[in-house]
Amino acid sequence: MTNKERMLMAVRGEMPDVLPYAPRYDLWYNANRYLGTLPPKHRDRTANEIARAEGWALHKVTPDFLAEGRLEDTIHRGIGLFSLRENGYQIRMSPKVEVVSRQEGSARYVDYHTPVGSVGVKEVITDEMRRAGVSVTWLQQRAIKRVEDYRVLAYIFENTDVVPAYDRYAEYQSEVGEDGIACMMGTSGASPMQHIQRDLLDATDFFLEYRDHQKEMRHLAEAITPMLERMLSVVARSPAEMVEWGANFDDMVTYAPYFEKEIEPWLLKAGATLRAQGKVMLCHTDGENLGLLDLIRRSEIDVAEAVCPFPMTKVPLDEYYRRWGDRTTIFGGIPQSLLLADTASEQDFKDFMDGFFQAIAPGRRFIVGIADTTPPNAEFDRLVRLGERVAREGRLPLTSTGFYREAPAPAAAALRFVPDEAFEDVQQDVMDGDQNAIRDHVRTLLDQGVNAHDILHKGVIPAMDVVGQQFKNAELFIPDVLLAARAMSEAIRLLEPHLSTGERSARGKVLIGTVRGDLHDIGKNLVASMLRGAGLEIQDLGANVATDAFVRAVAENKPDVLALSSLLTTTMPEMREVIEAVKAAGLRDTVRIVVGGAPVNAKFASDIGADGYAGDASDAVSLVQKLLAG
Ligand code: B1M
Repeated sequence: MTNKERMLMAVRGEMPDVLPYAPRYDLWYNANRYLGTLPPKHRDRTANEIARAEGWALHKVTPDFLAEGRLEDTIHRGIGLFSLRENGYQIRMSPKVEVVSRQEGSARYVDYHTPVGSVGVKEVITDEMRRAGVSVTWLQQRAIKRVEDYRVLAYIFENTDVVPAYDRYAEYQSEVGEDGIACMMGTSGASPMQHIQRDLLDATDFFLEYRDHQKEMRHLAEAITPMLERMLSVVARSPAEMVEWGANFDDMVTYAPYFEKEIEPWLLKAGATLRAQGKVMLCHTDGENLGLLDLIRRSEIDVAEAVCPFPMTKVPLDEYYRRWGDRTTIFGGIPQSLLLADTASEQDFKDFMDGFFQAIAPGRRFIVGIADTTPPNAEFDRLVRLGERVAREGRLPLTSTGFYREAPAPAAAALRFVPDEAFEDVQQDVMDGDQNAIRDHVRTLLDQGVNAHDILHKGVIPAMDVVGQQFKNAELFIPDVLLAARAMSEAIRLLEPHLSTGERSARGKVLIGTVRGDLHDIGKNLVASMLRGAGLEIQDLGANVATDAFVRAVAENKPDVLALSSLLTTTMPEMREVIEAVKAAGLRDTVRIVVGGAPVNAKFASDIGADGYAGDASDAVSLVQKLLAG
């Protein structure tokens, strides 16, 4: 049986002889090839040759956008469109849209000029990013920067066509052959709104814009719709067996009510269209999916790829299999942290694998893969041993001898809102994230002679505490918190001149940033907003911040606290470097350093000499306040 046959059987819900094993290792391969550190026996091999030599199925879902000769095919990357052979289509823009691009060092600027205005994007790929193995450029400047840009983008999408390019796809398909499934890349944004969210706006700005500019955004989504429908019809009629439609589902980023409203209807429609043409729909569901388990199931996704279980997320593998396994093929299941010697000991690796086959018994609808991809510093040997265990112990059907795992701890009891009659309006404004209303209500209270200190401490801050707690308990979502924090900052701005000098000078100063090599900034921005909302002065250095930039900023701005964020196991060591560099600059005694981010924990924080660790944004506020008080 070929690996392709095994994968197709898994996708159809049939039982192949053995579990297919299709590890993704593009990041690992790109980085190690670039650095000349591929294992000796694979030194001169391509990524496909390595899989073939090891007997693994090819993981053919995410294209290498940076491979040689792809500059022209990725010209519209800044507006989320590609014309790669993996797409099976090409993007054609009407001559009414003039596209001008220029390369400057590591940056490419692409400008779109239309009769209704112009927009531009800037994408970057540095040597450092290549060393880290990245396969797609970083969008440093997004297309939507001002409210007028919605209209321009609507014009661009209305003048964009999608034309079949099945011959080019066929080349790719024949290159993959019987060693895997050549997944066609339909789109990563499953719906017009997710397209806007993923590709056109800064990740954090999206949440604010979704509330502030609903009308403009909805109009743009409507303008994207015909193009997406055309794309769907082109990929549905293509020779592909599997089509990717939608990526990066995560219960914070694509939070449940948003997913239900903006994404689910499109997944249902795309899935039905593809299945009617004998194809299956794959979604890259790489994030934290605890809050989306039922919705994803209901969305009738055929293949959920990059499924990332506990300990990297909150969903244990057996839970995924129990909730989805009868309908959706799970592609993934091995958290990438398992491949890192620093994160998972040999015993952890063994324990996980010992439980693995029982967790997914009888093994129907399962393709073993890495979620999301093999990190550059992974133990390659573990990838090999994983393959060996799958070949040996993954014979189907698997038998379960009663899989046991510890139940996750129940969520903390929700903090209920107890309005204070005198401050009910401002409290409600914080809860509603209404910065206009809070401005009026704070002014009214001040005019009535109410003490500014009381407005802040009896009105605004208790409401924000509730917001933080409800976010922790997944009763509120990121936009609610960002908007609440923004309303709170507005209140503080008005109250500040009326607060006592002592109270004003007590405001601490926090410098925050995501460390070098790491572009994740949604969590860091949330922490910054909550800290700002709590009345602290924030200087945000952004993402991918070099060590010396942190040191310089500490020296120049003299913050009380330096807060570092990291979302990648590969960038966690940067935190230690920053602390060491601050020390070397003789500044360590002047500043408290706190760390956070999904893979970071309290032990790591103490190992690297940080002054504290916070697991989420509201903990970050308590931690910083505690440090300032102490
Ligand atoms: Co990426 N990504 N990503 N990604 N991404 C993760 C983090 C990942 C876990 C996905 C997975 O494998 N399942 C994985 C990391 C694995 C690992 O190393 N542990 C991963 C990977 C591998 C990658 C790429 C390498 C993918 C690739 O190229 N193959 C690539 C790396 C790019 C780079 O950084 N060099 C990449 C890219 C991206 C996108 C650009 C597509 C996008 C980022 C958009 C952006 O941030 N502007 C993205 C996203 C969205 C995610 C997931 C799905 C969601 C992250 C997020 O924003 N969560 C994520 C999956 C996951 O985390 N389960 C994933 C919501 C946010 C509110 O939570 O950031 O955890 P979080 O912040 C929390 C806390 O951690 C804490 O408070 C916040 C609020 O409560 N916190 C702090 C954060 N910082 C703090 C600082 C503090 C205190 C608390 O200071 C004191």
